[in-house]
Amino acid sequence: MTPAPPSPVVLEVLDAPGQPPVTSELRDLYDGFERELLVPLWTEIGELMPLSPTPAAIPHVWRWNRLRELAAMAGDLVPVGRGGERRAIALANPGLGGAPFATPTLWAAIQYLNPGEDAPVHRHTQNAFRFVLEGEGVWTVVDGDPVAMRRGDFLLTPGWHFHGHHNQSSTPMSWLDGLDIPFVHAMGSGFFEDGPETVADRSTPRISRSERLWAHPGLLPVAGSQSRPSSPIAAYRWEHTDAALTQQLVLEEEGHAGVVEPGHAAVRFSNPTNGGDVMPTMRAEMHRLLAGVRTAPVREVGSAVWQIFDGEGTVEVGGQAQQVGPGDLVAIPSWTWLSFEAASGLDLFRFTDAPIFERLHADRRETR
Ligand code: 1HN
Repeated sequence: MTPAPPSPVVLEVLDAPGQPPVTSELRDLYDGFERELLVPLWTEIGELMPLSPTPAAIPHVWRWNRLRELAAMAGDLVPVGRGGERRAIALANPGLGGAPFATPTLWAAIQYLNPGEDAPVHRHTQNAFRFVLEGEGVWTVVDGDPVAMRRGDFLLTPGWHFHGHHNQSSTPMSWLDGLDIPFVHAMGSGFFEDGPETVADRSTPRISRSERLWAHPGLLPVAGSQSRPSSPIAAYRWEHTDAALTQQLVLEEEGHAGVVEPGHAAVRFSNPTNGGDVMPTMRAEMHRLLAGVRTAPVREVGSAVWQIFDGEGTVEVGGQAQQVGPGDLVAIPSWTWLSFEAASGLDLFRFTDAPIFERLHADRRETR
């Protein structure tokens, strides 16, 4: 095999100030590197070690009305079942070469299930959650526990729990799926296993067994209260999230502490067994802005996806402003300035990979 000639980049580096004159010996040296699959650091250092992060991902907004239209078309045209497993349509960040990744670590998709359909049971090491923008009538059955999905609910499927969904209603339902697929893919740590093709327990309780056991404020069952890597609560209900946000803002009005900044309430979904994030790789939060509030610009290490839950406003990300409304999704790359401005009251769901960076002591955050 004849070695490829030095790439234009390498030739440019060879001609750079401080480099020796380009002789035939020097060319032989670089040919040798290439043939032996070696790369000298001095041609790469700027790219490998920028002064601050230069993420490949690009800020991007996906519009909910288009996602829902296309998901409904898929609902008419594409069956759901074993093999394909889910009628889920992923956001592909324009900076990530066409991969179905919203960010380098996070997967975000709209999933669509027709009346009477079953998404088959399976399990995988990837951690997953659902967030429901609209509709109801689907139960996700997690390790045999039927969990109702309703507007505003945040539902967990931590890694290696069997799960399947079925639509018991007479209307289609769609929702947001978030998973750590890109992270698991890059790390080579994914395992997958099939379960039954349909959900066995087709009962339709209003709340799951997991909530009956775990979702009482400040109370753990004594049997099993030791710290767990993922939250045992399968569903965080909108009525609780909404009440927590409302009370932060009422307390602010009464002159008490609790909000992030004036007119900006926020809650983090937490694991009741240790107070940490709901899953080892993903953080999830709900934010509420009063009309007219503009959040202080913030940038942090790690990436995020936001979904507008309710209201209208503007997102300014990486210096670009865009109007956003209910259901719209925004990908935020690492170390990219972000601010929201609420035209009406604005409720925002967000998820991030922050737990990964905090565990590695690689987290950083700046506000302006
Ligand atoms: C999955 O199991 C779900 O359970 C959603 O709803 C999206 C994407 C890739 C692999 C498995 C779900 C998924 C997924």
